[in-house]
Amino acid sequence: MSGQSDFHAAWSAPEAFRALGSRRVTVVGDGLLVETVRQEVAQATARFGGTIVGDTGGGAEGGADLILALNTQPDKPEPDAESFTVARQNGVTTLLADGAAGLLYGFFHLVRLGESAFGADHPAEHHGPAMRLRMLDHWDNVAVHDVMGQVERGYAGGSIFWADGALRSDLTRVRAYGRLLAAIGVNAISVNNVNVHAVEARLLTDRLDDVVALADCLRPYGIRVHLSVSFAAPVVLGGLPTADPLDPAVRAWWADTTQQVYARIPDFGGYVVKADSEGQPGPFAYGRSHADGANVLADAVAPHGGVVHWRAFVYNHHQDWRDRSTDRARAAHDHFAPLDGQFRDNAIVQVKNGPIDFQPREPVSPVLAAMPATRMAVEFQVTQEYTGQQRHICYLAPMWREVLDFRPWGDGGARIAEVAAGGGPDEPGGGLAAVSNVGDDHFWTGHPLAQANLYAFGRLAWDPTLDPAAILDEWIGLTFPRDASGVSDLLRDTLHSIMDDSWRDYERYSAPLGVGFMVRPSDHYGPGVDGYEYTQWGTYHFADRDGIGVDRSVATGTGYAAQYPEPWSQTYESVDQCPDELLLFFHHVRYDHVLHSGSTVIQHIYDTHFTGAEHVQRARSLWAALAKEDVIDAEVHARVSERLDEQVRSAEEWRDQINTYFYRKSGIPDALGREIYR
Ligand code: GCV
Repeated sequence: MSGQSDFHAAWSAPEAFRALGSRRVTVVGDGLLVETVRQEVAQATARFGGTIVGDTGGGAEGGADLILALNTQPDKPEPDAESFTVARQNGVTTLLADGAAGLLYGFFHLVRLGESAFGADHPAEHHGPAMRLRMLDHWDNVAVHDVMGQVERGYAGGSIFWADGALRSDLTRVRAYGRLLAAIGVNAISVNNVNVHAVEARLLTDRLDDVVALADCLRPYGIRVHLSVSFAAPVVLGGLPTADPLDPAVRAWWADTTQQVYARIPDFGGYVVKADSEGQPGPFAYGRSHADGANVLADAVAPHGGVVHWRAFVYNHHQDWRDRSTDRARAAHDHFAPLDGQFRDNAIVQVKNGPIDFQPREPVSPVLAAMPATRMAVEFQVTQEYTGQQRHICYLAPMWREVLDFRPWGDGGARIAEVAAGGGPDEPGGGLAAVSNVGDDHFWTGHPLAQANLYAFGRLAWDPTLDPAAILDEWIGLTFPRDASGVSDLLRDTLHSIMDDSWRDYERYSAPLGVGFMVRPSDHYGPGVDGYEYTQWGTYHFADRDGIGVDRSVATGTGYAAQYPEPWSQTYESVDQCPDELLLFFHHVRYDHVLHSGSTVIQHIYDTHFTGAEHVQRARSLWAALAKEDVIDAEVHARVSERLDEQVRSAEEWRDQINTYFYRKSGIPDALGREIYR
């Protein structure tokens, strides 16, 4: 079912455009993005019997019941260019935008509202994005890589951009992707892997035509293209003897090369860099700091309005498991916090949401609270590397909301969402970035329900206060209407039942209490309790016969807890105050340690693993029951059923391996006498 022209409509199901498409619509304005809106309106009205009633001067007299109009102030600053107002008066709905992007986002806002956009009169409501940068990072390789395949940590087939070592000849699907992203407000894409291999490095120079083509394709949807570049590019592409960021020839090389990129792509977004991380080159080789490294690239893109996303994912991946003092969780803060204030205004430090690596449960990275004078972006992982690899249902919006809502300085202090949003138009933050989960699979995401994660990421980047269940509801409404009557209540209820709490279920049946990383090495799918225990990667749980967990306290452990401001440094330092769900991330405790919940650690492990697996079994039954009802397309039903079979199998395997492992270690039986294999 894969192929360029054969793909699922995702949250742009034709039926979702019915309310708007049955109106008399006037579109006012000119320019590329306004043309996109005009085409959308033409398509929707042609399908649902509405009409376009003239480009200007329509209004009520012209008989329009929907006016989409670009204000005549094209030079407004960028944040305003993305916002819009919607009013309804005398039976006419009016969308006014200061910039063309705002008109586009406003159009999709009205699509989301459906019939309710045409209900009672109301005064103008203003809508604008909380985050200026709302970005997706693709870990796509142009050529299939011998270890990681084409899309690193991709679970939905090949790249939608690249095939057979080159840009795809048919970019229909890229355009469709741009449209889907515009509908959720994403405005930036990086089109290649942060692990930059030889072929991909050349996208910056002699393969730039490919990037030009992608930028042309995505521009009508308000999306700027960014590139992941190798810090060693001046050497590997430019033939210089060094990539030292303070070397004048290196600076000149970056400036010239960047100039050539902008000559072809005037709205090019900028660079994404993974440096000194997991084998990627970086400034350490020259005794320079990461601020030195980021700034040379930032200076190169600055004259053209570009930014650099410089990743903080820097740690020692050649650790000795015998060494209890080195703590991977500390690394980003140790490297980056001292550099606060040294990065250019257009250099963004991009920080994974947790200190380790996208585990189902981690504390929020303390780096996000340690650099008030730096633009910070939060990086989420939409692709489900550690959360079931799009074979499991794991709706991640509740986790992201917890991260965005976290107040590192305690009650009354700013939330992480505010750190990412920045301090207003003059001091923008770095926004949100996320690793995309799409590929050339028919459903885009392998698991059709994984589409909801991509949808939710965009919506939260636009408005981080949205409720995850409400976002899911929107997604259901835009994805599964089959006719004028919309989505069936049964389908809606079933999807909520199996998705709303699916992240917590994943957490229940995988590694317990925040300890993380009990996955099979390399591919990271399924249980491997000791898989990483004696490796170089710094991801240990230290289970012994008495207890488990990593002591990250200041008093007796690695001192990581002190990287947080008050009150969290004290909360995490204390075994008694540490929240249950993170206890084993911060402390090594006995199996009979009593949690705040009243349960012991060992009993909690047994209980959550039985419950988590049961919930997945229940989800499968609920989904199977839909087969008798005509509420969803057969192909979606079949694909989800197949994935649920695997999820049940895998969740049971998780349950049994984890329970048996801890029973064998501790010798403590389940208080409820359930079956635990010896
Ligand atoms: C792109 C983890 C993943 C890697 C990924 C890396 C990163 O280690 O397993 O595949 O590399 O994170 O975020 O750079």
